[in-house]
This record gives sequence, C-alpha cells and structure tokens, in this order.
Amino acid sequence: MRIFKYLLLIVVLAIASQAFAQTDAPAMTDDEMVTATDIFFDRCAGCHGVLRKGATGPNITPEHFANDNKGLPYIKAVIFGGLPGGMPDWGRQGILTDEEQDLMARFVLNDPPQPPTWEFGNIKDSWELLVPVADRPTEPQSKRNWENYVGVILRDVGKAAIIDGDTRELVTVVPTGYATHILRSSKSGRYFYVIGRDGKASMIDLFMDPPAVVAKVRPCLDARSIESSKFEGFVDKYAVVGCYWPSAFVVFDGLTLEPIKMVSTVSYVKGAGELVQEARVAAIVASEDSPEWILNVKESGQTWFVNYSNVDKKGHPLDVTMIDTERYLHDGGWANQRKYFIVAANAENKLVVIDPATREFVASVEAGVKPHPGRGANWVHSKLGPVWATGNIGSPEVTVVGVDPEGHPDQAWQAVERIEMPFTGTLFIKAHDASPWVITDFTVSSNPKGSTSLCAIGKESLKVEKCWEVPGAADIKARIVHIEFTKDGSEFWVSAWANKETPSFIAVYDSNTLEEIDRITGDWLLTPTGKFNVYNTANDIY
Ligand code: DHE
Repeated sequence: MRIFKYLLLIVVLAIASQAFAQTDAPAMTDDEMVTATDIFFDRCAGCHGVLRKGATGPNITPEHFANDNKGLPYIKAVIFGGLPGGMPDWGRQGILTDEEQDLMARFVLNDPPQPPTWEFGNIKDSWELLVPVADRPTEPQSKRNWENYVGVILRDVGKAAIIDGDTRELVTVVPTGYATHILRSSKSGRYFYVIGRDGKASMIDLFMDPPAVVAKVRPCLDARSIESSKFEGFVDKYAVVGCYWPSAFVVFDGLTLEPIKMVSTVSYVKGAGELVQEARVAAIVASEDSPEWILNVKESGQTWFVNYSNVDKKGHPLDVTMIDTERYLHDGGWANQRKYFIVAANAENKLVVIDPATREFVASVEAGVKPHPGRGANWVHSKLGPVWATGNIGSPEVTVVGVDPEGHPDQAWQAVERIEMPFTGTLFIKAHDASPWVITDFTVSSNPKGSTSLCAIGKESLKVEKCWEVPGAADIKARIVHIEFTKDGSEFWVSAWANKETPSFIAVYDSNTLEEIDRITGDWLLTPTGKFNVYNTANDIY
C-alpha cells in the first residue's frame, strides 16, 4: 500500500514538473525574503545548506530546478508531502501553513541571499564570563550523585534541564539559548558544554548547587557540534565548536570559553576538487590517546585531526592533518574501545572508518539508505567479536559492522548483519554493556506508528526481539527521539518530543526487562530531545 502511495506521489510530481516547469524567479517582497530566510534557516539549511548546494538533502538551487525542469507546483508538492528519502512533509504535518509552503517554494526558485559574516572580533565581543573560575566551588555543593545527572535538551524553548539520574528528580532548568542542539561533557564530567543551532555556546558547572551557566560565547551563526579536550594533561583545558556558518572551527579556553583561535574550514572537495565555501563542521570526537580532536568537514569530504597541544604558545599553533574520506560527512562515534572512529557519509550511504593511531582512512562500508548513527552503538558478539551499529533514515535497516581487524579479520569492516526493521526513519541507536539490548528510535519515520515506537535488538541474536509504541506519545502528537542509558546502564530513557505548547514526558525503561518503570513529567518538560548522562558522555559510552 505504501509503495503504491509513493509511486502515485512520484507520478504526480513527474506530471507537475513537466507541465509547470518554470525557470523565471517568482517575485518576492523584501519582507517575504526576510521571513523565508528565517524559515529556511530553521527548517531547511541543516540538510540542504544555506547556499542550497546539498548535503544530507539534495541540491535545491534555482539552477538545479531549471536543469531538471522542475517548477513551482513540483516544489510545493514536495514541501507539502515530503519525499521517501527523509524530506519531511512540512505541509501535511501542519508545521508550515499553506502561505508558508507557497512562500518557501518561491524562495527556493530565487537565488539564495548571501549569509552574513562573523569574524574573530565578533566572537570576542560576544564572550561573557558570568562566574570567574576563582568564584566557582572547589567541590560539588550538592550531595546528589552528579556523575549520574542527565542533561536534557528542551529544544524549542531554548533550555536544558538537569535531572538526577538516581532519583529522577528535576535538579534545575538552565537557559541555554535558541534551539539548543547537543550537550557534551568535559572529561572530568564537571562541565556540560552546550551548543545551539544559532551558534551560541555555553558551559554549565555541575559542582554548583543548583548547576548554572558560568560562561557564554557566540562562535558562529549556525552550529551543531561542541567537544572538550580529553587527553591526559589537557582534561577540561580546551573546548572546540564546529560551525556550520561561517564554515570554521573555534578553539576556546575550557574553563572560561575565552576564544583562542578560529580556523576556516573552507576547502577543496577531497583536497583536489571544487572549492566549497560552505564546508560545515559536523561530528567532533576527542581522542584520549593523543591531544587531538577528530573533526569532520561535511561538504569537502575531509576528516581533520586537530592537535591542540601547542595552542597556548605564542601565535596559537595548531597542527592540522587533513585526510580525504567521503563527502557529506555527518555524525559518528568511537568503535571498539576508541580504537577506530566511524562517521556516516550519509548522502553516499556509506560509513567511513578512520584509524586515529595511523591517521588513515581504513575502509568505507556500504550502509543502508542515509545512515544516521548519532554516536552509534558498540557491543561484543560471541562469534563476531566487537561490533558497531548504525540505524538508517531512508531504509528499514540497522547495519552492524565488524570492528575488530586483529581478533576477527574476516568480519572487519564488513556489514556482518543487516537487521530488518519495521520502519524507516531511525535517528538514534544506543547500547550499554549492562543491557542485552540495542535500542533504536524511528523519529522521522513517515509512518506515525513508527515515529512513536522503539525497537529492541538482541545483542546475540542480531534480530529485532521486541517493538512497541510508547503509550501516550501519539495522544500529544509527540515523536519518540533519542535514547540514553543511566550511568550503571540499568535504565534507558527516551524523549517524547511534542510541540512547545504541550508538556511532554521522558519514559524510563528497565534495560533488562524492557518494562517502562517510570515517567518523568512536569510543566517544565517542553520539547525534550537529546539526553546526555554525565558519566556516559564524558567517557564515550554508547
Ligand atoms: Fe542533530 C548530533 C547535525 C537535526 C538531535 N546532529 C548531531 C551531529 C550533527 C548534527 C553534525 C553530531 C554532533 C557530534 O557528535 O559532534 N542535526 C544535524 C543537522 O544538520 C540536522 C540534520 C538538521 C538541522 O537543521 O539541524 C540535525 N538533530 C536534528 C534534529 O532534528 C534533532 C532530533 C533535534 C534538534 O536538536 O534539532 C537532533 N543531533 C541531535 C542529537 C545529537 C545530534 C540529540 C547527539 C546524539 C548523541 O547521542 O550524541
């Protein structure tokens, strides 16, 4: 039935594109341009890029539509109904009104406005040290088990909640800014570093009672990633933000967020091709074996090793090694006890394997359609040895990869299992040594049942053993998103992401029986998305 619907959609789109192809840019007023630019930033730029040349989503420049003979009716139909590969159905979901759909269709047939610049001087001016280091406590001020705190993004209200992972009580809600995206813990666990889509970064001191923001800065105008220095001798010393726009990374003092250095990532595709102005920094991980961050430059298909050990010296030298990998690098994480780093090149349906010790691009593994691992999931299988897995946005598959070339060379860098899932649209997958299960969501499934469901895969059977709809999620029109385990791994938590007018919930599950054991609720619990356990995030446990 769904295949029939997709075929029908494709036929309708084909007819619309042929019959109404249009190459002239439709007229727009200045006010309409401003509104459309904002909507594009909020809803579209993450996947298509501000310059619209494509990444996770395809190229949607006016030239592209003209070449493909696709005009206003086609574009409107796609904005309304979405596409099977992951383009959301903005109109059908009621997220964009009829007028907004029409506005956005006209907007993408006009040339993209040039995004503003943001320079090191702007970054310095934006820096605010709210609590100097000397005024901060020297030990935790609360008796709570702060290493089991869970930071929860309250995305659409621009806040983060800190919840006690032992008691599930709310510790505090901290303002963190517009569309907060992720939290990362410093290696000591004491600080949460926060990044928002508007490029604003802040840090929260968990020794304070209640925890509070101690410094803020705006490294860029659009960002998704932040990480701290984790190598011995550099613990909590530096932080880095990966910017989407302007394309750059920025290094900060890890205790104050005072900006130290900004480095442009504008680069040539795989070192030799076209020059890309929009070369956005996607996932960043911090090595514990060397004073380095591994940074992924999405559009140029390069992975950069940034050695920060000399950044305090005069001139702030950074030693950067760039290797060519695959294009449109997105999210990824450590595999096999941090021996390897795996990142999704999601528009190529590939997983790129990097060996941090040799700084080599080791292998490229065929995933499903649009792999989206988050950090991925690690476990040890009795026959296959250490494995790492990703979900896929565009196909109903969890791809399990062998990650132990020394102990299990026959399986290394192969998809050792392609587990068939009931839905597409997986955004996140998580595992913990204390649980026999690997848990996936289906947040962007086009099937409403999928977007409110979870599945548990047996670590040994490599099969889906249980899937269930989270009760009550559909009633508040929430999507189930992101899984996080508590420090001891006995529980995992998932968010029900409703709209910001509706108080939502976090469902808490026993990680062995898969029974729901509690539900965190409250008027403050609006639009929860990512959840970050201090201990697991500091130690890259996933
Ligand atoms: Fe994310 C991780 C980018 C949409 C929630 N997201 C990441 C990372 C990147 C990224 C590059 C990896 C960071 C790292 O590890 O250093 N995300 C993007 C986008 O470009 C995209 C597709 C579109 C956009 O416009 O932003 C996007 N992300 C979303 C969402 O819609 C989510 C569900 C809610 C939100 O904040 O908008 C979302 N992304 C997350 C979360 C993580 C993440 C929770 C961290 C996962 C983890 O377990 O570590």
